[in-house]
Amino acid sequence: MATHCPYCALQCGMTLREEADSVSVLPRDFPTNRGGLCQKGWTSTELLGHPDRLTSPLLRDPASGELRPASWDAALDRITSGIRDVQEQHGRDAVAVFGGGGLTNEKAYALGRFARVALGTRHIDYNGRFCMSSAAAAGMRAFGVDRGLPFPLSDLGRADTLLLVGANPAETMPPLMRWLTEQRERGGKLIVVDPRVTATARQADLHLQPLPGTDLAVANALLHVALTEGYVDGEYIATRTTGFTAVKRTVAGWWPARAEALSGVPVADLAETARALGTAGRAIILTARGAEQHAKGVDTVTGFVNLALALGLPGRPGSGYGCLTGQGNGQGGREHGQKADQLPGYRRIDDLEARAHVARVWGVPADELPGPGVPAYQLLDSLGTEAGPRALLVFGSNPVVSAPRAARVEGRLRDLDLLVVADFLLSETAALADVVLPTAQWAEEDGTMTNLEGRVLRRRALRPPPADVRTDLAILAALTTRLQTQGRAPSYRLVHSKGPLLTAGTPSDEADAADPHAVFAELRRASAGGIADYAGISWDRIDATDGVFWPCPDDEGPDSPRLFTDRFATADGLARFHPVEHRPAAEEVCADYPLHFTTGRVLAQYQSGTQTRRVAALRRAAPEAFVELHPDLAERLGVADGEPVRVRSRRGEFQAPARLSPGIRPDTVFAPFHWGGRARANSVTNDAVDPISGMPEFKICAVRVEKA
Ligand SMILES: Nc1nc2c(c(=O)[nH]1)N[C@H]1C(S)=C(S)[C@@H](COP(=O)(O)OP(=O)(O)OC[C@H]3O[C@@H](n4cnc5c(=O)[nH]c(N)nc54)[C@H](O)[C@@H]3O)O[C@H]1N2
Ligand SMILES: Nc1nc2c(c(=O)[nH]1)N[C@H]1C(S)=C(S)[C@@H](COP(=O)(O)OP(=O)(O)OC[C@H]3O[C@@H](n4cnc5c(=O)[nH]c(N)nc54)[C@H](O)[C@@H]3O)O[C@H]1N2
Ligand code: SF4
Ligand SMILES: [Mo]
Repeated sequence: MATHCPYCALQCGMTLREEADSVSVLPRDFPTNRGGLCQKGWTSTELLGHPDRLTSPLLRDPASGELRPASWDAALDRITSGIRDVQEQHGRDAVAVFGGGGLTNEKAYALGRFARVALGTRHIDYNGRFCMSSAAAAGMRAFGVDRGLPFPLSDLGRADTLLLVGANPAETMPPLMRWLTEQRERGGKLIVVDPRVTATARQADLHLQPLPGTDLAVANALLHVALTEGYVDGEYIATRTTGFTAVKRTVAGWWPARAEALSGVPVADLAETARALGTAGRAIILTARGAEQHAKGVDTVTGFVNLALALGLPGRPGSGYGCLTGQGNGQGGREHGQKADQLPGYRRIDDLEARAHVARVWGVPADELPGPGVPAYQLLDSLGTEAGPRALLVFGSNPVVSAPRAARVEGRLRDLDLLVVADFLLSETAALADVVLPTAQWAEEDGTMTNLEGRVLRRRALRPPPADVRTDLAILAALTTRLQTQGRAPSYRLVHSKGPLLTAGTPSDEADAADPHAVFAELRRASAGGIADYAGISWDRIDATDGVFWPCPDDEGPDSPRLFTDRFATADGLARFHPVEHRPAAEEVCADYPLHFTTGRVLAQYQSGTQTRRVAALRRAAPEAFVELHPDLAERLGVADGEPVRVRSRRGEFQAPARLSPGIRPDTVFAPFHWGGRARANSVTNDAVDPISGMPEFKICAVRVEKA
């Protein structure tokens, strides 16, 4: 069965095969991974028959307080009566939904519709807020569209200069490194910006090692040098952009010595970087979470977008700016309406025309659609409070481990009247739930995923889910039917494409709503005419090609592997410069908390670790959390390699063994966030958020480190 890996946004092609007592994985030659897989992909089928797998619904027993196996009827009844009680007492918005960037397009779409129509709540958001939101917002305001890479991944192999800012693909997308190897073999120059000497930085021709949180100063200084040394493309600026004058004024103040003083990146390296970008025939600038997960993430990305625009890169063949999307469907997950301010097709929920269009597809009056909700952290932080939602349904996220200031979020979840988690494993968040619903895994469902290039791909079911396990779509459909028969939800119809609109509540409607192909057909109509237009994308078309790039408005017309060649997606077709100023991190170091703390990933673990911590080979490769620190710092603290240390911030603490590394700045400490419990890095992270994107500041806060 030809499908794609369940994990990251590279969505490597793989083939699954049923063996006697397991499912084997074979890498598949696909344009992005060209036959490569990382260790996570190779071992991905181990979870299908894992003993920890959830095989029936669980209900919390009021007497013992424990989760106990229950029937689907009992579980769904508990959920719908809980929703009814909460909404009767506190209004529609008292129920909230939290989604994930790992859900297929069909599920993300169905979840958004479920929240807005079946529940009638404005409160839905998702973990992509913690992931892509800063680059997305910066892309929207500069280009009028947010597609992570506006060009095929293979362009990376042909760039003369490639600047990677806050990205460590050698660990986060290993098969992508093939393109970087090709790039350097062709004589290209790779420049990496990271406070640590990562596996990626080791392959670079030049490594800039800034203090975390100073990338914006670096970006402005690079543009400053580009201006003074004459690399900017005046003709491109004049014909394809607006707003450069204000940016020019801002960066005039960012002479390289000033950026060096803040970031620690030597003036000579800044000059060399600007020169390498400015004189290259083809140059690409990419950002990832290192630059984006800051309370100024949108402005930092904008700083690099400004640089790319001034050099005339976006839309020029083989050149441009892009962001490396993270989750399996991180791209599609943000297009179909599980974001608080969005409707399908990347439409804005406060746009009257957009509301009218989507309401027509959904068969409801437009004025019955709720307005925008609030970004993920604000939502989580309001749960169970006077003003916040009292019930939450989680599909595809584990915020107890992955949210910033996680102890506080955990407290909020505990204060809820009703917490429902759909998962195939008992995540730390599911362990707190009143109702846990067992869902199908990726190899047991059909659907589509949109990879980091905006390429829509097919996920194919190898086998049906275990007997008492349902797909997310089937769960949403069953809940919808129940809410309607209870007369609690607004009267609406399950709209599908196979025939005329039908009144909801009949089994055939429920079956349709649970059918990913029918849901995709509806998604196409809902997205038609939007920014992320899928109207011309069919499963057959995807099957016939190596995926289809959106926008693709017509069945017969072309898709869009390369954006911006003639115009940007703004009303006048011009890209927008925005002047951006560096500002300090939300929390600065002080005598009590003298070290900069930053977080990220390791190769063998994925996200909150629910899945990969249960895979034997991955657990062997990365058995536990660690605190990476410079040997000089360790000596000052009196800590030896492997000794347990305690990392403390104003918000909490966690413990893990020290890992001494000369590759990290001596003023900075790093830890991966894949573990919960005592080793939870997010116990200390800062919940300050970007004012535009709502992105939390995962990548810098002030800590103290001591021997545990
Ligand atoms: N193995 C593995 N792969 C994954 C994932 C996973 O969990 N595990 N998750 C997937 C997802 S959802 C995502 S979003 C991507 C993330 O992919 P990446 O963005 O590559 O991953 P991170 O490790 O979060 O951050 C990248 C680098 O940013 C650096 N950094 C920290 N602070 C700063 C800073 O202030 N400035 C700069 N310039 N760099 C900084 C860190 O040292 C780190 O090496 O990975 C995807 N792939
Ligand atoms: N300190 C720090 N924190 C971070 C980050 C960081 O760099 N530093 N990165 C942030 C980023 S970029 C991200 S993307 C988030 C990710 O963090 P989370 O949102 O917690 O993501 P996952 O760990 O992938 O959680 C997915 C959960 O859903 C389940 N699941 C997987 N697929 C499905 C499905 O199809 N349906 C259902 N119902 N369940 C499913 C999995 O078993 C798992 O329990 O973490 C963020 N947190
Ligand atoms: S790089 Fe990403 S998509 Fe490819 S095998 Fe690894 S986790 Fe899966
Ligand atoms: Mo992410």
